[in-house]
Amino acid sequence: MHEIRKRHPKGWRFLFVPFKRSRIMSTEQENQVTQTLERLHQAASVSDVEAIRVEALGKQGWISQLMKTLGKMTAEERQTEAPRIQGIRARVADAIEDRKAALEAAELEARLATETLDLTLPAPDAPRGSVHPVSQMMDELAEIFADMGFSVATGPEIEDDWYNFTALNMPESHPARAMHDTFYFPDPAPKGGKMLLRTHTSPVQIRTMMRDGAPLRIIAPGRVYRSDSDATHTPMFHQVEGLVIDKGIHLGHLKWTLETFLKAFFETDDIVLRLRPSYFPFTEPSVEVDVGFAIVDGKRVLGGSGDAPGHAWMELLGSGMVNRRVIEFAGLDPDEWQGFAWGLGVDRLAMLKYGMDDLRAFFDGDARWLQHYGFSGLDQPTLSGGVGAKA
Ligand code: 2NM
Repeated sequence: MHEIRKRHPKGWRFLFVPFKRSRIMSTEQENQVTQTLERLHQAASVSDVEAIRVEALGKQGWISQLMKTLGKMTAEERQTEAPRIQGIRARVADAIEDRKAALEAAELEARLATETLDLTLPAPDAPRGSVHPVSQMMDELAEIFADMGFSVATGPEIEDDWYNFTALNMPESHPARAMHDTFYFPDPAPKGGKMLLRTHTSPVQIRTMMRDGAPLRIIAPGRVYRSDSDATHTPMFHQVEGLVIDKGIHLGHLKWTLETFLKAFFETDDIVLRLRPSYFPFTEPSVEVDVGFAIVDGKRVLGGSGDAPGHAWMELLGSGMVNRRVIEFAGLDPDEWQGFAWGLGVDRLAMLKYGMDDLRAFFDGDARWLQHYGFSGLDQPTLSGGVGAKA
């Protein structure tokens, strides 16, 4: 007769207890692993595999539950159980990964086998995007002024009232502040004063003078904001302002610069300007610039004096000699440096040049409007090719 159970030095209990609790359970778990691997093998799609993964490794999955039992075990039990359960988890997780990768590869293969690419087909329709008339206009303006030696300066659209008003000779009680319909922020500026959305791009000129000093030849294109809205006013619109600072600058420089610019812009030398006295707090003297035109077949044709028969004047932009107080605010000596500046509305100019009548349509984002009035991204304005792009 054989002794079936060898006597263990620590007694029978030691052999039986682990056998009952762990061996029986682990057999059950082994069956579950085998079953899972079998189901994975049968899985026909990536989504089948995903369902099996959730059942096993998901938050409520049986392996996840099994992992949780480790927390309630004694240290001794855990020493044998932890590696065993981790092993189960690793085997199942690896099998899931492998099966998923195999099925994905098979699905890709199947798709590639059915897909064909006919290279003899004609190219798709031309790209749908278009360059907005305002962007096109800004590019044209930058191109013309770059040719005249100007560089492009930019600055923040959120300003404080010192840069937007005070430095431009509009002290706190100045009526022009109220005239600008300013959007103010509720919280005060870090250095005191008010935060606001800039009402013109002039603060860029102030910042550039303070940073770069003189001499200076810059344009400042960008978005500006005023609380105003109708067919010819939108709360956001676009300006290009310009500034020249140098020694001995006078009104003749201003007139020549704007005349040269307008000839390039309208692509004609037949331009007659009228400088009309005006007022801006930041310039002294200030002049409004009008251009003469005739109406031929219901269309405006530039050229000739606006005072000639059948002619009229059209207001184009505001300008003037920079007020010496502004030059001082910007940290320069007005006895040494003088300058002129101007401001023009880009949106208005685009409406004029491209024959559009409602400013609000500019900012509706209507795809049909953009398709109709937009420009090709390949049609860059250049002086040699003609800045006026073809719509
Ligand atoms: C205008 C009209 C006249 C202008 C002045 C300045 C600065 F900062 F240099 F003083 N920038 N822009 C200016 C002058 C703007 O807009 C109608």
